[in-house]
Amino acid sequence: MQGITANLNQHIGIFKISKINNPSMQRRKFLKKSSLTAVGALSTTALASCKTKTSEDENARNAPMETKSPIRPIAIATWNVPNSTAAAWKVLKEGGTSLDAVETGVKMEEADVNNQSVGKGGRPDRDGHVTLDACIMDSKGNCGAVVYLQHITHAISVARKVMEETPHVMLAGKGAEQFAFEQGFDKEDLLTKKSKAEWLEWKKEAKYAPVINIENHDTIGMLAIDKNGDISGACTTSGMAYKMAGRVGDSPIIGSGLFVDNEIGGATATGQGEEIVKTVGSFLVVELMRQGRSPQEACEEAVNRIIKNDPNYEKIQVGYIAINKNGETGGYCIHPGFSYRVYTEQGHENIESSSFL
Ligand code: SD4
Repeated sequence: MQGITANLNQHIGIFKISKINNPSMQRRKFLKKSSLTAVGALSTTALASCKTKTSEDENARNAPMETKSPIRPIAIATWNVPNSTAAAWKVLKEGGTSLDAVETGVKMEEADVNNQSVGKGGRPDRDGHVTLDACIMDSKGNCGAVVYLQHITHAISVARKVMEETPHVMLAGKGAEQFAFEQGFDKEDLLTKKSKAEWLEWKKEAKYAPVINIENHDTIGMLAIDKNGDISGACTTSGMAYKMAGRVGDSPIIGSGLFVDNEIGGATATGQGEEIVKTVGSFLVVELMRQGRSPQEACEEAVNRIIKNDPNYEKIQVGYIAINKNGETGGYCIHPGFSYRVYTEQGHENIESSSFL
């Protein structure tokens, strides 16, 4: 354990800088544009010469909230999902709510058969069934979720219906499916030819060993702040590929895959759901922000908790993204390869997340 902690201390702060994708750089670019003179005084050359990212850097970029105007509207999402963030942005730009924005945004990935971690085209469980998990949370603290939902592409919209049309927060399996049909959702076959062929290939060895950033890639978690400053979030997935029948991950669990507190901010997760659930990851990130951490620091601490608890952390991927009430963002993961999309008035960018390893 001590070894792990020492290892952890050595790793904290190591950051691979990329001039294009570096979040600190982008935020600084933004602050410069906002003519905040103290920050604007930092020369681009000086910033580009930074080799490591530390929490101090993050503190600098998230320095005194009251001196900055809030960044809004804004939409952010796990992974490089430009169609989703663009769709969410359109809703926000037209004056729509953050709730409509996140639902509209993640539906793009649910409908995209090429995304094999979400909605239609998702990889099946080991018995060949595509089962979806999703949840949604609004700025008033309302939430809805579906778990182990089959035959319906837009699990997120069913989750929203659970939130808005039932006295419950979560519906599972057949009950969720029955409810969806009653609400007018169409029955569909979600298993595409491609996902079926890959599953049949997998069955030859039937070894459950999800490939990092491949077989657990592209679960979409999205957070948005609308022009009124209200925050909402959505998270949707087909879960880990070739999971056991009945397995549910973090994504539909309020507090694990997603959490929003309109006074503080929001967080959402991707990766090995079991690890995220064990640390109630998204709730943890939001609570850390409540205690004064920047979104970046909060994501780092949540990942570090997993690393401290699990000696096998090198075999798993977990990534968090977070946003605070001011529209400042952060992201952190165990393995390199995770990125997140940010859409603001300043532009639409894919940000490579810093990582522990
Ligand atoms: C799960 N967290 O079911 C999800 C998987 C995931 O990108 O994030 N995939 O555990």
